[in-house]
Amino acid sequence: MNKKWWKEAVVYQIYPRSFKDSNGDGIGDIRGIIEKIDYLDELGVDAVWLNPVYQSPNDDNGYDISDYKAIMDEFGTMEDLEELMDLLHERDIKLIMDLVINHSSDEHQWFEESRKSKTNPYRDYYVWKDGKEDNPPNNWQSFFGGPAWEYDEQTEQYYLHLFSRKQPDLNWENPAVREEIYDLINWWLEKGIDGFRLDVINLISKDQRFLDGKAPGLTGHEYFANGPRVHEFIQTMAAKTYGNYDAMTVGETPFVDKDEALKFVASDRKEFSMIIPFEHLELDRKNGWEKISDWKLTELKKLMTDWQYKLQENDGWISLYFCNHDQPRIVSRYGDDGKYRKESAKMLATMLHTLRGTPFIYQGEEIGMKNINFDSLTDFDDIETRGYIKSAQKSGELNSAEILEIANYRSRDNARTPMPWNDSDYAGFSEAKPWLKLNSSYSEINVEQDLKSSDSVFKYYQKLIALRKEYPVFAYGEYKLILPDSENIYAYLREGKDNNLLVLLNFSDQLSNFDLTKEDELNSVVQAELILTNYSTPVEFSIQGELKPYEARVYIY
Ligand code: ISL
Ligand code: CA
Repeated sequence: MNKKWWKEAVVYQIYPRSFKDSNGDGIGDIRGIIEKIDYLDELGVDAVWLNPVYQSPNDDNGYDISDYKAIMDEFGTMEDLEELMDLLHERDIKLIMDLVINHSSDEHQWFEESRKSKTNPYRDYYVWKDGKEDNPPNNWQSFFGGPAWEYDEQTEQYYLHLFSRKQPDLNWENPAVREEIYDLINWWLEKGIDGFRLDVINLISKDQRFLDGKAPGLTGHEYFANGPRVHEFIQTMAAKTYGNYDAMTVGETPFVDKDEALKFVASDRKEFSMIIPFEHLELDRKNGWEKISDWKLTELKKLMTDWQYKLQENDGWISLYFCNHDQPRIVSRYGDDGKYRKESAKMLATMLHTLRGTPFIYQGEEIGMKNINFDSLTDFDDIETRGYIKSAQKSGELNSAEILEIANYRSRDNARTPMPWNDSDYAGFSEAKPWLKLNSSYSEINVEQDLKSSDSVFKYYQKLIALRKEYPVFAYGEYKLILPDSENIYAYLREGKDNNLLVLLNFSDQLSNFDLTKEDELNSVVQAELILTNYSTPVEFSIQGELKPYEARVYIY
């Protein structure tokens, strides 16, 4: 068992634009985060991951960086960021920055030079190609809809952009680009930050043949995801930068299954501390954006279990999450956002904090926030959602009410509405009208409420975090699935050096029976102590029993 600080940590993700506005312009900022450090401390988290705060024209809310060594004006100054870092460090909270190095903004000086002429010294910082007659160089599609190539009149060539046309992909084949990136990573590490979350980092190596894509899903991904030199690039970057620090690195990796994952995180490969998996959040999206697909708990259990076993057998690690700034709220997907909102929020949290990996909490999740209910398509801000709305309108299969319904279910804006601190005007987020509409539930679901009430979702998260600190088995225990066939209950063990956990999670709104008599590991267990439950009546351990709707129990033995 290889001990690391980041295996024992709980990470809290902050979307700065929506966390807290300190100066009344309706936009969250760094001084707003500083105002809320006590709150983070009270929750008990060990690290904060900030979404991008660098200079950016905000075509994709900071994921289009125009200067990697400057702070976005709306968010504050470099001094503010340094102050935030120091104040976090005083409380023993680490600071993880987002690093977007697959692409930059088209307003980055490198790109402004690059597009000037074919002989500009920065030309090869990006991927430029001739078209095929009047068409783009190949059929690759952008994540945000439409072709991944943009024609540039100036030099009559196309440049590659896997995201928006204002996010041109950097050309990692060019050693000068790689050197620039090492330089900026080291610059930040020298400043004293504790690690990085690396945006779409498995897309950096493109197959240089630039062939047309044929695989189902986003066209071309077999040539740009997990490409030929991806591990070579990452290993060299690690060795020249964060590998020389006690840093935490989290690779964001779409299109990665458990076998591919291992290549990024097996400890002997020295690439990342962990990656961000996607498969467990694709269960309700198997038939594309426009249709919510049915899924079964047995599918989720199998998927989680396959990943857990694979990584633990090979000393690999993973981030555990349901929510982030790209994902709708989990109670509205895998839980119940009506009658059992609190119970299901706590049950899902129990799962995240008791599997093997590092739990990530996304702002608002700790108070059980649910999805939005926007009443007009024009309320949506997110570039991805707007792309999907456009193509749904074009395809004509859904009417506008149906498009609105699915956008409310899927949109990344679900995660991005301003943090509801209280029930006052603008929810205590700002004194001015916020940049994005509030979640209409804010008068009932807000931080003030949760801090007041003894059985709140917040208080439950607090307990989960405290338990992780008390018992090393939460971080280091071996995972073992039990009751694999149960259709309502996800149950597993974590087997540690000093003690073991038994976790029972009811994913349904029905009373559900369990029978553990056939589980060998539990046969000799007569006494197990209940250390956590989301119902008020504690239940003694018994080998057979039933769980209430969305009940979660954690026993230690
Ligand atoms: O958000 C998604 C699903 O709703 C993904 O398709 C997402 O675009 C993909 O996971 C990459 O995400 C990351 O890079 C993007 C940025 O827009 C996302 O916010 C970021 O997390 C481009 O930098
Ligand atoms: Ca502000």
